[in-house]
Amino acid sequence: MTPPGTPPLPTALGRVVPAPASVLPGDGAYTLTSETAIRVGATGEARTVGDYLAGVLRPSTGLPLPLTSEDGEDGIRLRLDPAESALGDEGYRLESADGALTLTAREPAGLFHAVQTLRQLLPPAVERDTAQPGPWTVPGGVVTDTPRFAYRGAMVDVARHFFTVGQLKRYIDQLALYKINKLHLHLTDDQGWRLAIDSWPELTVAGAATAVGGGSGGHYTKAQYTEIVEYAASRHLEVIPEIDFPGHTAAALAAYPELNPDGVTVEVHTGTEVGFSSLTVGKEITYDFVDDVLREVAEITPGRYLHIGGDEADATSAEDYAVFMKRAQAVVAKYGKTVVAWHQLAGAEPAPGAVAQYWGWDGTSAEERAGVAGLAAQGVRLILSPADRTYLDHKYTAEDELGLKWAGLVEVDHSYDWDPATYLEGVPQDAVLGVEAAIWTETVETTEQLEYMAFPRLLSTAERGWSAGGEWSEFRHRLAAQAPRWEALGIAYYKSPTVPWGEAGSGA
Ligand code: TNX
Repeated sequence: MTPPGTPPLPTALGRVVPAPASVLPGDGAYTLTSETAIRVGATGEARTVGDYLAGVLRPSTGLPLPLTSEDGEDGIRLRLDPAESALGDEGYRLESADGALTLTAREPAGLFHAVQTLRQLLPPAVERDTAQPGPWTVPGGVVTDTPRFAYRGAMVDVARHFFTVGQLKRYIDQLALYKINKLHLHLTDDQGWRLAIDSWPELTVAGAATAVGGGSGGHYTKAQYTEIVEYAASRHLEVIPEIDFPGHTAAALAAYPELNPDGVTVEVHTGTEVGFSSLTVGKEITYDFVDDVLREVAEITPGRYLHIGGDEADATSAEDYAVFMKRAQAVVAKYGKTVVAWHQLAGAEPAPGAVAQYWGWDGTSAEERAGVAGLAAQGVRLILSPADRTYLDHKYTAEDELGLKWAGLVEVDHSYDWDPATYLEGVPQDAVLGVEAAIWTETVETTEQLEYMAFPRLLSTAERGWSAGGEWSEFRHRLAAQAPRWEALGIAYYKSPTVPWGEAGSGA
């Protein structure tokens, strides 16, 4: 029996995360057959998306699904149409009817997002890598969809514990399924420097040898970083590298004694305290270092942003902080990039076009919030990653072994319980560039742990970034419907009691 007041389950066509902007169920349904072709037209860009789609569908369906550039009224039709201006940079339309399934977009990213919706409209077994029984049917109707925010990010802290290229690729694939379009890599911290910098080679020798707890460290060569960037781009994610200055720098200070005030080296940190390290603001070598590092990172980063950290610089005086951030922001501009910094940027003069990332929580003081609203009033756009909603490193419940809890517990229902447009007083929707879900890795070391912390609550942030509105009482059913898909993909997840797992109609 459905309890009174419970909204009906979403129609099969709307059982998608993030919720599409418009869902119009229609007659008929589209079913894949051995005759189905993927029609990609004449453009190479649609063919690339078609190849990706075929890569998802062929192993589980066992169907040939050839790509063809020939037009036709049947099959799976991928259309890129510059005249579809209402679909914007990332929007798409999916039309499903007997005989034909048509995906239309203005840009390749939109077509790629359409494919993610299509995946979710097919039975979860489509995600398996061996042949499954089918049938492979998409409910009839039309989905028309565009995102609410341009920036829908996920951050991974590879400094506290290192994650390999292969581990990141797996996570990138999972992010793409939920239309996340930014991958923010927290590349440096007190416990490790994880990206090779040719002009300061010791950074990834002494600076990358260890991790939280004193275990083995690691770093990416420039070629490996490029491999991550290219893989992310193939899934329509832009990489935002973060080099955290002037605090969170013990690894760099350990590698290069001359960066310390007295020229005496410090140890790489293997604990989890924060706020004790600082670059030496009054020494010119500090700015040679910042210039070299940001130049080399900019050279290998095709994306528009460089994140320069700026958080928890408790060992830097307020005056020094303002001096340092001003100079570091100028270096970012010199290399043609846009600054992103944590919201402590309010303690400095933001560069024109700078973006600030809010990571406060319900306990953040009115004064600190006012500083962030002040940034917005100066035209700084904000990425919202409120710790008590979007932090994937936080415990779900007090019983969890993994995770931190400085911003409280983050159960799945709570992770969904906010609206980016009203979350911060004085920060209206048009000041919000988007949202980000962050996984800090003080306690997280393996892929399985990362997935357990990310799933299901990563989807709350994905939906808050893509969809307008949305009620938990309805969202929880769509979350439940994703679980069989995670099982097919081998994704570990937390079976929160707040989600009706396994209910009828969940698509299991
Ligand atoms: C705060 S969020 C930090 C990180 C920690 C995280 C743990 C932010 C900008 N700084 O250094 O890893 O909390 O939740």
